[in-house]
Amino acid sequence: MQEILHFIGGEFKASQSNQWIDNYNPAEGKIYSKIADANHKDVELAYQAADKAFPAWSETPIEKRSKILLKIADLIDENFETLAKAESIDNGKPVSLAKAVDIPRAAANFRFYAKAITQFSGKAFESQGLKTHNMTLNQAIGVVGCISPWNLPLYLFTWKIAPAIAAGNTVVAKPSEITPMTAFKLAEICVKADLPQGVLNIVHGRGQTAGQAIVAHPQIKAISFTGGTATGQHIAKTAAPLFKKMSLELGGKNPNLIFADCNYEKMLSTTVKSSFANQGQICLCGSRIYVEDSIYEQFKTDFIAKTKALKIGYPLEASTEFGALVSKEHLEKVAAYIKIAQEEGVKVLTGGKQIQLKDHKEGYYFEPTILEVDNNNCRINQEEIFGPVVSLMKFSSDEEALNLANETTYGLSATIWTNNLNRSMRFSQKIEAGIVWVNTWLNRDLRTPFGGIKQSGLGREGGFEALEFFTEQKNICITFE
Ligand code: TXE
Repeated sequence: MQEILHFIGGEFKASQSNQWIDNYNPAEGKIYSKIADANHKDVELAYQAADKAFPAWSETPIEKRSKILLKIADLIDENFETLAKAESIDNGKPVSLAKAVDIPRAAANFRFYAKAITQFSGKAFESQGLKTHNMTLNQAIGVVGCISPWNLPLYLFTWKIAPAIAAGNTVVAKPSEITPMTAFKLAEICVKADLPQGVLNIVHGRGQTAGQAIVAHPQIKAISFTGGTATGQHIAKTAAPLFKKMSLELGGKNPNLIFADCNYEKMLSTTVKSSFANQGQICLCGSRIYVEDSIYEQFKTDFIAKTKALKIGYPLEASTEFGALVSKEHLEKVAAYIKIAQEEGVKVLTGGKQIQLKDHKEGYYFEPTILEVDNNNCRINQEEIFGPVVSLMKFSSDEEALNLANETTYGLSATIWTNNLNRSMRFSQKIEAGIVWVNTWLNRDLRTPFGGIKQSGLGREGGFEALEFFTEQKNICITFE
């Protein structure tokens, strides 16, 4: 049975407790590897390795750091097939999606920060007439913690690690215990890229133990987290009294507003993706779909037809468009929401049931599901389901559409389909979200600030924002004769 080991101080090792967690292949519902289950003692070892590596790494010339990040990106590309297959087996997503999105983006994350760090600099403030000069330094923080979720495992894991090490920090990172495989393979790549020992340390294990130990560690000075809102709240309670910097990318319940004047075919094909890509397990999915009443019935018919045409299958088959949910527990959570919908009198237009694939009866498969709601305050429209479940609701005016969109405790992203320039700008200004897409979805420029408001978290990742998060600014004021 393959062992997923911690990566501490450049070495692979089991937990000191010799405890393990079963790792399941969701497409088959079977255990296929085992994960070293870290506790606070392993986290302490990882911290010590990171602390030891920090002085040399933070003083490594930026060009050298940049070169090592580029080497990691090249090795991710060289291991593209292996990584894509590993991600698909571990998460249940179609291997075609891992090839199109997850793995290329992991390489892009390292490439982006290899370049961004060479352009990131401090500021200077000249004082005319006074013999004084002010400037700032962007100094590495020290040992930082990066904790990531199971939905886009390598993509989100590297999205934190790349800027953190580019900025000169050393890292104690923990991937989700549900999808640890590609993080383990990234460690092997970092060894090949000659990343100095202790710069990146990866501990595997449960959130409540290993994750909590990272967040509570008094010398780990910043926490970058992506995951559930409830977990984010818990992390904030632990980290705030320790005055740690926090970046929290949390849940979403994102509106998808469709106006009659949109480019209908482009909207329809993109809306199938924004509803069901990665089996709906993306915090940016547009799970609340609001449609202008004049096209509502046509859209409903066409959207149901396209959803039914999705090829549900074994994730490793190249033709599969829709795979397995990530775990048995998550499948049960999604199925429970269908029951809630029925209790709330919400109509199931298509889907709503678990699927058994002929050759993989134990796998965690669930039908892409479209619900029809008439009350925006139902649980279906207010709670993040994080699975292949979207709701439809009609609106008859711009004002009603905006109110429906903002009637949520979340504020991560929003999508607007309209060819009316004035409306697109009016809505972009008024929608309560960190990211607004107009006539597109999941269209990402890594220079842009990424993050949400309200219960979707705090802080911004991406661009120079991530480098600012992973550094401390120091102001220096010099007078001269
Ligand atoms: O997140 P969790 P999961 C949302 C979505 C999903 C929910 C749970 O609602 O249903 O989060 O997903 C670690 N201290 N999103 O289970 O539980 C945990 O081990 C420290 C949105 O992935 O929050 C894992 O590594 N760490 C999100 C990571 O936190 C803790 C994408 C995420 O786990 C911890 C994914 C603790 N007390 C899920 N408890 C997005 N915004 O992209 C858990 N962890």
